[in-house]
Amino acid sequence: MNAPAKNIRIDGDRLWDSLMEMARIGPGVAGGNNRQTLTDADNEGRKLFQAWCEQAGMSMAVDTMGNMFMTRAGTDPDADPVYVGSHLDTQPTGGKYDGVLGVLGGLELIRTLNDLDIKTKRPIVVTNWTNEEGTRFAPAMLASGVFAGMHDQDWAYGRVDAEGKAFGDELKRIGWVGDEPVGSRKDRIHAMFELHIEQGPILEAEGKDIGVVTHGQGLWWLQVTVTGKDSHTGSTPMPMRRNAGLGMARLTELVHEIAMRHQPRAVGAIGHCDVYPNSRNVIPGKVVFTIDFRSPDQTILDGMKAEFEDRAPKIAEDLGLSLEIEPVGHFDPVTFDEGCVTAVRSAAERLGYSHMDIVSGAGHDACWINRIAPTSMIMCPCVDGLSHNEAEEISKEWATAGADVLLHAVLESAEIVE
Ligand code: HGY
Ligand code: MN
Ligand code: MN
Repeated sequence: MNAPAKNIRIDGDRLWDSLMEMARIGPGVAGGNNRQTLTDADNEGRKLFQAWCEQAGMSMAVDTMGNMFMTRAGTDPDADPVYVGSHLDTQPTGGKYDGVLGVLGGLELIRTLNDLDIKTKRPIVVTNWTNEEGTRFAPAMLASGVFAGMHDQDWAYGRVDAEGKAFGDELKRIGWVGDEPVGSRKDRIHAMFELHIEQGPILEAEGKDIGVVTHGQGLWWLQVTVTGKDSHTGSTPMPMRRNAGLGMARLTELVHEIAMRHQPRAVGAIGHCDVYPNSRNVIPGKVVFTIDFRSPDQTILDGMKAEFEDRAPKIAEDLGLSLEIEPVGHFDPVTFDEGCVTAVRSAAERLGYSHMDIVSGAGHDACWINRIAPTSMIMCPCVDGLSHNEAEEISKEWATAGADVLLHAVLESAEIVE
């Protein structure tokens, strides 16, 4: 890839203004966002993004999973495009920058090229991937996974949320079922670069502006259903109880014990939990929860899953409970493309930004796209490493540095036309 001749920079104020305007859509209750996938707020955010891109002279394509592809033409229309982007959907108590920085950082890249009338040989596509978070419809990175051929679209359409609403019905309800068959463009991606906040404490602690993402952790999501018997919390003698809530507590301890034994290269927790009937004076007869195991090491990752599956039945049996374990999300540890990683690192160096190689703790759409095209990621720090919390915060300077590096890595890949 030829290094771009110009030491150009994005307009950090304009990027910041766009981030703040998008943050007004689907506001949370504590300064962050609740713009969950396929809600009316998601629809509103999509329409704002579409309007901004069309104002920047881009054309829109939407696929059958609702993935949005906004294209700035290149001088060679037959050249495989360079992709950027991330996701606009948020956690229910999400921050303003998780995913959004990557989408609007891509838009800012286009706006900057327009301002400077810079042409590229390759088209550049800014993408909004549907349902990256996986919080309303498991698993995470659902639509980029279907795009990459990791999931079947019919299976994805059938995923249901806590109210029993199906993904396909909700995508249709908000009017974002596109006419492009999902994945029909996947063999024509020259490279993809995803800008994202780190969502962890390393870059800030090390005083670095840029994370050059070389790898990503793998993940297992195991949905566990523990079944006992609803009964009176007052009149049921302790030995007669079949307490699914106690079962979940013991299994939570097991998850923690397994992950702690593999420090520092493993994490494990339970984030989602539904207790039934969830009444103050009823012993829970059923609990459904999801385990999130992650590691950058394939052997540790699969070993944690196997150990839990091996030890959990005895814990349930000793409490008179039945147990079901259903994998509902998985991807292996990721090694990003060496050429794309180098493009990111050299862009940071050229621009004079401090940087370090880093492994992504969180999953991203780039993890799936890396399976089908050369891909890497650029990370910026976030305050106290906090994310998936409405208090998520970054600085304008960090956002600007990340978008500058994105611009230069993409220009090297898309090739400036003099
Ligand atoms: O779960 C993840 O790592 C991502 O935030 N969806
Ligand atoms: Mn994200
Ligand atoms: Mn997230």
